Amino acid sequence: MTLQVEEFRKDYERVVKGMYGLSVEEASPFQLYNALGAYVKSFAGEHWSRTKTEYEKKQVKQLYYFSMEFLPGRMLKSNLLNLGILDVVREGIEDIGLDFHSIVQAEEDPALGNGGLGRLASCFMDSIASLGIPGSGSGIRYRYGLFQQRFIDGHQVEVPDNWLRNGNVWEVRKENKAVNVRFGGQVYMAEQKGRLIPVYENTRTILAVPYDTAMIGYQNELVNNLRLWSAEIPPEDYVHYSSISAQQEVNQLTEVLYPDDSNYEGRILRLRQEYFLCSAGIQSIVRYYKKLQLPLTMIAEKVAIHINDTHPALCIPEFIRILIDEEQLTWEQAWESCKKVMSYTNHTIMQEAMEKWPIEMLKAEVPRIYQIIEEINRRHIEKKLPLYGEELTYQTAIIREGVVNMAHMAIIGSHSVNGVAQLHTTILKNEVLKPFYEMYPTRFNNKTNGITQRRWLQLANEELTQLIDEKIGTAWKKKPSELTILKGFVNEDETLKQLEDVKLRNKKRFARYVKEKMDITIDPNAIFDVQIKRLHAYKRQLLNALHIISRYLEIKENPNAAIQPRVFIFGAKAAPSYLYAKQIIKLINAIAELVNNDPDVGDKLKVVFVENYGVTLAELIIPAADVSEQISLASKEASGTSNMKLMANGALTVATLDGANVEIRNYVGEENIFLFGLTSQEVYEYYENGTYSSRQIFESNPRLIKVLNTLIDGTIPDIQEEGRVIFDSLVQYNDEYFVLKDFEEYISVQREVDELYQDKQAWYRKSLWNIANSGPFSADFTIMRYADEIWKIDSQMPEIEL
Ligand code: DL6
Repeated sequence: MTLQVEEFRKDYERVVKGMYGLSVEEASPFQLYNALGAYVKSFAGEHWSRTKTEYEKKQVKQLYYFSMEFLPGRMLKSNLLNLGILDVVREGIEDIGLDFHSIVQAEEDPALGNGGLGRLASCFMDSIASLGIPGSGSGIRYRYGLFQQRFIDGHQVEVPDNWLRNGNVWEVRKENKAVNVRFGGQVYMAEQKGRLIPVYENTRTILAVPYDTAMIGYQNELVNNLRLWSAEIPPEDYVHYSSISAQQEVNQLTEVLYPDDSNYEGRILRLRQEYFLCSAGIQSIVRYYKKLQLPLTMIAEKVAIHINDTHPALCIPEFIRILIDEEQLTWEQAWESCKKVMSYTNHTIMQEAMEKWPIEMLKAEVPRIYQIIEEINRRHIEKKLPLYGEELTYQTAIIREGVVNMAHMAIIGSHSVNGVAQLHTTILKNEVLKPFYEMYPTRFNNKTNGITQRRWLQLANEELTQLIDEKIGTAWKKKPSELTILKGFVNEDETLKQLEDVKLRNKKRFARYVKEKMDITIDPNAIFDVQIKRLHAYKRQLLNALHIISRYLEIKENPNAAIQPRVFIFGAKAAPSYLYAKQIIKLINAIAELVNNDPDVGDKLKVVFVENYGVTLAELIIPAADVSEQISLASKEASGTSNMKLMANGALTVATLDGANVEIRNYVGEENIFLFGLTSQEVYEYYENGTYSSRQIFESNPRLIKVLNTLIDGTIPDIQEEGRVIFDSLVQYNDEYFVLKDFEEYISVQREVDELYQDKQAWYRKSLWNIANSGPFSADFTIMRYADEIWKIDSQMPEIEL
């Protein structure tokens, strides 16, 4: 569909008038945004409906991506881009005399996820649609997203994220597609017509109402669906909900996203949320499949279900339940289908992030599901015991020591288990899930994460996009491998200068934001050094902070020495209950307070910790970054994706050999990345031989002594408590994440960064080289591999070539 500017203007003015009874001049930015959203939605509606009809008519195999988290970011510009009307609409808006930017900014950024895992799910939604793969997302419509972060006296304070207060123009409520989800009560099996069927007593039923959002493919006229479920009181059941507490129970169910991505204490509400998503989602899949009038035993030919981390692993017993209890399949039939349909991605090796539910909780909340899990476990043990012996078999049991291990269930009930970077998958096979790898070697595979260049380059960095277009044409937008052609420009001075100019303008843009929001003046000619990710000890923001302190002390000792100016930029939320992470936030804010206001320091060193980091802020920070900090303890970061986004935007990476950093190193070569620190193998050796002594390192390194003492000697203001806790964690309690061990190498690699930056040409040569090597980290590649190797789903655009 082509759209002319004039035609758009007229339509848009009509929509604004129709919705608000106002002219475009009278409407507020939010009203203008909402009207534009409605316009875009109706523009996509034709394709949305056609895509659905085609899928059904052709009976194509479809993917259902189950995730408790999605982080789509603002959708207006992305939808306009994918529909191919961004330029026309922008021109039309500006012709009318309106400010396009302020309309875009009126949109809420839906924070329905914690971090990398949720953002990956949204990159995948974009790639799935853009590659023409029939697939939809399944998630929860949280009434409140991840908390908004404020800093008060440098401490993180959490404020509710009321993202739906003005409605959500992108969603469509589908009441006619609602399903009932059953919780609690008791269940026993009774014989009926020669079959055992479950009989339920005293259960509570909750209505799951879907809200659908169009997932628009990139200029391919294909629109998939993201279905988010919301809990409501079933109208036919209102008598059971006459009490306030019963009503509250329903309202609470989809009220808020759990704000922790690294620690799962078995909490009832979270379990309920997980079952709610799985039950509603699977019911709706089976209902759709039945419309095709194919035998249920063939469901695996038309349906692939992906379990994004263990959070939706209850899909497995729920699928079995529906097939045997409601559709009368035998256990064997249901189980065979289940394994073919389900696949699972592991996103972490951190033990505390591996979900385990107390048996009693499952029994009370979802008794029939618990029975099914028991049966899966019983059959697993019965089958594997004679083959593998007691030790290995019991190591892989789903139910053990009073808990249900969700990862074990996800592996046993799926045909595919993947890690998210090569190193991560290797660690899963050789360490964390070793017994499973012995049992099911062919199930394990790697799918290195990816990012969508549409959002992270085309939308976030329009100037760089334009430069790339000028150099290599526009084909890379559909074929990211073509970015490699940029390698031919690394020795062209003019291109390097242009790249430098683009970066400088992006840095100025960010500097304006920092001035306006935080009243901190930063010099765009300084190195912008960026660490943006959740605050977690293993990600080692603390190592970064110690480096800043070390620089500060150097400046204080020798205020007149020539030093390369640097601005350290942080964006990170800590889980509200993660005290240590919050103490590190306070520390970094206190360091910022100290250095930003010290006249000896001036522009040589600045620290900026932006409040409320999320997708929208990432879009502003990433194009402005010179240095990308990827400094987790080797082995701990499953993949990372900010590393990929920053590299694609020309930042040079300071990295440990962790997660996808290893593959970034392989592509760019050692000379184009700043590597330091322990390898994962060395980390495991330390674990085995137990010889790590942080105190020894501390006591033998005068620089470390000076740096760490600032935590407890009053040099850094207002951190008496935090400073002591952090100091002790490093020196007294043997430094769980080997910060002190990697400190000296980190400092020395940072010197190399400073030196290289003196030679702008050399710097931008490496920067361009990184951009040129970022194509392989496109989520389009990742999704192609998932579709070919795991889901076995064909694209509707067979001509596609990446
Ligand atoms: O795979 C997406 C993302 C990875 O890039 C990060 O390295 C990893 O930490 C993150 N994992 C989680 C796991 N949370 N839990 N459970 O968020 O996944």
